[in-house]
Amino acid sequence: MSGLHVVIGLGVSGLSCVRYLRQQNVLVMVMDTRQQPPHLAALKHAFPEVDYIVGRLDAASLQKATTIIVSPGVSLAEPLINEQVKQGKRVIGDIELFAQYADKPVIAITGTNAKSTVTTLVGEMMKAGGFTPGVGGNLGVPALDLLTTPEKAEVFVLELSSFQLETTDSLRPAVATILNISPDHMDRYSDYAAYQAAKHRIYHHAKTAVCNRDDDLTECKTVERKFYFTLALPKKNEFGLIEKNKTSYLAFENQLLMPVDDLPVQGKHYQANALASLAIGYSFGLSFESMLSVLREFKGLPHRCQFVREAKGVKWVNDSKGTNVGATVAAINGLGASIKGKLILLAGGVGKSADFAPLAPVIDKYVRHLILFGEAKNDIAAAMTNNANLSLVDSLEEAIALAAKMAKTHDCVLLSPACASFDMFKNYEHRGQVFMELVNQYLAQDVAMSR
Ligand code: UMA
Repeated sequence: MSGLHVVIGLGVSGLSCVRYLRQQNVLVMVMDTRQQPPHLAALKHAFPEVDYIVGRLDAASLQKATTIIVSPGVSLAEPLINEQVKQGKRVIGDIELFAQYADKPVIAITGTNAKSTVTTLVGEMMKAGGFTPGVGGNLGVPALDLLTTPEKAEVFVLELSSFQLETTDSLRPAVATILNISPDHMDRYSDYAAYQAAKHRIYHHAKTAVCNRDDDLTECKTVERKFYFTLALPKKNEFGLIEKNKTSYLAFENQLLMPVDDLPVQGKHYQANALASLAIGYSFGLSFESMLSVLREFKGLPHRCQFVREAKGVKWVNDSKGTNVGATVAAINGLGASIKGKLILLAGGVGKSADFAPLAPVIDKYVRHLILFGEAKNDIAAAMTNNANLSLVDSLEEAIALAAKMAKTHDCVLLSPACASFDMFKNYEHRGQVFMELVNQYLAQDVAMSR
């Protein structure tokens, strides 16, 4: 690695790239279009020798660079970057740097939804199977940081976004999976096909592929060794569901593994996650015993259909991670089918140029009242078929108060926004946290008033 390396973006990935490159004594410079990128202070403190430019990209420095490392939040279509790509400059991302260095097997996991849950489950299964895993990527800990942990990883379990896959060529995953594909990030891609193509890069050079039998868009045509998961009856090399004596079981081919009722997280969408994780672990050589012990214990991740509390026979659920239409459709289907009452859905935020029409049929089926907030509220309302059961509000507080009024016994109030959070919150975690605090405050007040 010689010559000037320009790192674009000073978020967590950008900083991890600087750290890694400086360890190799590479000449580095950083740029970020933001005036105050989140890790500027950390850069100045830890790497005072590294030059940086904030508030813009600098054409002259990009021209001088031998390699440009682009953070996932920055589009390759950015004109100054695109010009360098056209000139044949090496333009890569943090996962490409990781791939060149990592000398242990990599499990690579993508999908529009559920990738964080499956990545976490597979990481836990690796531990139960006696391996030391390095778990990260889009999940939070940048992949390059996993290379330098004190406890050396024996296997890497990476959640990868389409943004990260776009700039990666050298990854050779031991197992690669696309869990599902539905439209997301349409503000970043020229069309849906371009988004799908970015996701499919995960299968390039993979030894084994795990595909979703129920979603043709995840099918892999280039890898020979393949396993599948499905919510239907499993066939050869497939994980699926078998009904026996009125009990539904997770199963491999015709072998019953465990009753789905033993999973601590409810809903069909979670059963699919459990089956996908089993397929990944099995294809890597983990025993059913160790994997099933994890499935019996795992209570789910925060902000993904997370139970908040129950009051007056109404459940409140935080699915702030539902940042796209596909995730919210999955949450509505998964929860709607498992409760006696109906859903009160709270949605809205930054729409990312999404088509909200796929929400309408599941809302008609399972939702008693739809409460919309944020930038995209009018766009979502316009995509609905039934406007009688819909309210527009200006804040999450208002949405919660209205939901409490609308809900009947056995109903469930679900925050699953189908949108990004940046119009009103720092990120989806912040939105979920605020929601849970407001719900707890509101319900405590409500109980006090009714005494
Ligand atoms: N940004 C600028 N100008 C810049 C650089 C960034 O405006 O010069 C903006 C981006 O448009 C974006 C934000 O800053 O809105 C953060 O971008 P970043 O590339 O600096 O992000 P990092 O802090 O490095 O975090 C990234 C992932 N973020 C994105 O892909 C947007 C994190 O995934 C990931 O956990 C982290 O790397 C470690 O690998 C988050 C995410 O939202 C959770 N991912 C998307 C998703 O899951 O849908 C893809």
